Amino acid sequence: MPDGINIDYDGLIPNNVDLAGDARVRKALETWHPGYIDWWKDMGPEGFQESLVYLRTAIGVDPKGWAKFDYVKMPDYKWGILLAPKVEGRTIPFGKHKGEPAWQEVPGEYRAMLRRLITVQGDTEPASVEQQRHLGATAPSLYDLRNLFQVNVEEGRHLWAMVYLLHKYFGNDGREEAEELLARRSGHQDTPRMLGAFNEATPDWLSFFMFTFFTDRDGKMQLEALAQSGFDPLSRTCRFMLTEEAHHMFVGDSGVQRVVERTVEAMRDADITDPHDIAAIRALGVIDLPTIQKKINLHFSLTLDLFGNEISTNAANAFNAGIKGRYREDKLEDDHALLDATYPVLRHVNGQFVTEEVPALSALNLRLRNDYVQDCISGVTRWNRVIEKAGIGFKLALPHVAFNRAIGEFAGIHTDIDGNILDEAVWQAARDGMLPNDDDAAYITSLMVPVTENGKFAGWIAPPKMGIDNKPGDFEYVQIVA
Ligand code: BYC
Repeated sequence: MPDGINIDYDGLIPNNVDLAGDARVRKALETWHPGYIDWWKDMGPEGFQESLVYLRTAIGVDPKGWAKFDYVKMPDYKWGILLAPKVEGRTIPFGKHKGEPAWQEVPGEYRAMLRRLITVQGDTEPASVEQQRHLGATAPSLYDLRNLFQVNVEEGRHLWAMVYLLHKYFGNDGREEAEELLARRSGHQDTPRMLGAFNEATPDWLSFFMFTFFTDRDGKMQLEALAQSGFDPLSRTCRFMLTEEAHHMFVGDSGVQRVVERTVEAMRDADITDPHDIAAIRALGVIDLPTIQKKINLHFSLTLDLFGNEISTNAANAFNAGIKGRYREDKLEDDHALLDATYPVLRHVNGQFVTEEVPALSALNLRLRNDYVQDCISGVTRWNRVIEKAGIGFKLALPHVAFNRAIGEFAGIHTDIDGNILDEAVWQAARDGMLPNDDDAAYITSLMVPVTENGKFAGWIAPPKMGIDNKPGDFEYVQIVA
């Protein structure tokens, strides 16, 4: 009998939601399953479907011991439906229903809103797998290859998580949305993924690390906000997804750090102190710090767009309804209704930046974005420590929030990375110095040569400090089968 903690592995779909006792949803998901496997084989990691990958698989939802590691062929990975345990007596933590019992069914009046949020969340998961599907061919080590695949299978599981909610709570509409989640394609001209950044290419491993640092961190923030939801099944689903998400951000954070480490080490060995001597640094086969900065500029700005408009009625409505909260809503000390509160918003008005106090309810996208920026800063600070320790006079930084934006207050303007407004001609001339250009891309591509020998790493990235699951440095994380 499922107890909400242990997972039922008997059927086709591992779960802790008693699928065995819910014939309708089980059948719906079993019908969806072949299409998912087809999608995974077509759009999942290219060239490694037969390989044995040392993956962690969830075996429970207890935070103290939820996963086990073993060699798995990715198409055989146990994509399961796992919700964090129910909190008895949970109430809606914010909005106009604050204090009422959390909903176990979808409230009719918020059906469309919930369906949209769940679909948007679901859409990002397969999108990222599609974006990363070619990276296996150029992995800098078996350790990194395994981490890529771990991220990929878990994004696949996150799609399952949202598809379960759609099938269970949204009837025919949910079924249709679930089908469409398998039909859209990242970057496709006619059927693209829903949000901008998920249609961008992830052409190389530095982009992958930036993506997992910056864009997966948007995932964390959005999941944190949805984990607060008064719709309890969504809250529980997101809470468990966050357990997995932490590793994805670790991959990005430590990945960028290892690139920086290797660069400053090579510079030191070659007695190069000028971080802007790009030709000399590239001759060492490592990625110069200014190019790393450009990648930060690109991925940070693309990800900021994912927070939507700074001033948003959708966000206000979702909060008021008790559907989507703030980051760590349960730790905040205010009235959790925000009806009289205001929030400062940086706006672009008549060619100038001005800070305006606006109703806090309508500024919730910005508030989440601000929390996100704080979270990003801690990573950049860690990377800078590596540079500082090596005695190199260079500091990585996040660009200004108005830089390179396509959504929100700054969509119609150009700025440099410090936020100085530029006219079109100056922007066009300066762009290549602030965002990765063709030369940068060609150089980085030239480094992307696969390394598949146990314990060996490409010359542009340092080995990690520790193995996964405490494995030794020469562990065979992927047994490659061509
Ligand atoms: N691109 O009021 P507005 C993750 C649309 S990442 C395209 O400003 P709202 C992951 C918007 O949909 C986290 N369109 O926005 C990471 C709306 O359209 P409609 C994913 C955009 O609704 C790595 C219109 O503009 N989860 O998990 O307040 C790997 C006006 O909207 C964009 C979520 O995002 C854009 N960037 O906020 C794997 C959580 N931005 O409805 C996974 C669920 C806005 O008028 N989603 N629009 O046609 C949401 O909470 C909200 O949909 C958004 C937008 C925050 C995305």
